[in-house]
Amino acid sequence: MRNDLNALLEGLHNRDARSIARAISLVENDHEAAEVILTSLDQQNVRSSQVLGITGSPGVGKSTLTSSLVRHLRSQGKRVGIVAVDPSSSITGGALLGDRVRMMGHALDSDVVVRSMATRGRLGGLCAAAGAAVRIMAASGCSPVIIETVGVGQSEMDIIRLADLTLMVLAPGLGDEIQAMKAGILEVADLLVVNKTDCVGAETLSMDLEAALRGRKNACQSRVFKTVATTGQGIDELAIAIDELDAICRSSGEHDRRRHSSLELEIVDWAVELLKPRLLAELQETAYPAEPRQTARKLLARLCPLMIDT
Ligand SMILES: Nc1nc2c(ncn2[C@@H]2O[C@H](COP(=O)(O)OP(=O)(O)OP(=O)(O)O)[C@@H](O)[C@H]2O)c(=O)[nH]1
Ligand SMILES: [Mg+2]
Repeated sequence: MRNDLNALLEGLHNRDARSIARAISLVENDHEAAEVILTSLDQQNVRSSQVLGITGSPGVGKSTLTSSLVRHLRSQGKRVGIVAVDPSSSITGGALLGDRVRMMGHALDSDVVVRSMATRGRLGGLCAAAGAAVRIMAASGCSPVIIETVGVGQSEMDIIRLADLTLMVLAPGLGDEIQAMKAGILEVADLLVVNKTDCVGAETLSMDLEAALRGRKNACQSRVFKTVATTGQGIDELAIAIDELDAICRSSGEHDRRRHSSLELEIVDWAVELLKPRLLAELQETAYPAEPRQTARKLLARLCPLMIDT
């Protein structure tokens, strides 16, 4: 195992794609080597990398936009990481992100690192796993690392907090734009993108959004970016705005604040993950009163004596 681990760390250091994939799997499965892997990452790269969130309703074109953006970034020689959270939406028939990236000709490109993670069918800890994947990619020189997630549930919204900057993608004809605004989803968006501007209704949607954005401080945050992800139209402009806003956030201290709060989120997520098996084991061994809240409190008091007063 020791030799395996050394080979893996060496592979990570050399940006070997298989080592990166394996490291992410080990961390995701909370393997005993997880901590050694994570603490041996190049922290300088982790700190300097740019982490982008791309979110929006199913089918608006997030994966297509990501692919387009990746093509643009590759033309600038940037190494890119992609963490796709639940990309297989059966509702819209959106293709798996991996497929799309492959279609766009990035499959054999060792400077495009892709990882998919499912939201469903796992026992929480998604933030922790996604955050670790982002850092492993960033440490291997990926910047940006793009997190694509369907912006509907709370866990997906938590994922977006792992990002330094978030793009909210909307598209005409999906009917939920107004709800999105009402739900305050606009607040998580740093940049608003109306995709599918080749389709009917894009102009009206853009105007509605521009009205909603009036009064925002930064020029790029009060603009609506219009794209046709399938052709790449508008992508250059969007990429420039992303870098501009990134620079603004880094110099204002906002970047550091966000990193700090996303680390907090991950720490809590890890703590809960690590506690879970202990709690379950403890529950099996002892008969507790049936009231769940009271039982939970007693369990915690047993496991964590410092919490005796809770
Ligand atoms: N006309 C048009 N179609 C687009 C555009 N961008 C994406 N599409 C199409 O919209 C469909 C959904 O695109 P995806 O990129 O899979 O959308 P998504 O938001 O990633 O979907 P989920 O991952 O399922 O949430 C596909 O058929 C795309 O080809 C665009 O700018 N114009
Ligand atoms: Mg997708």
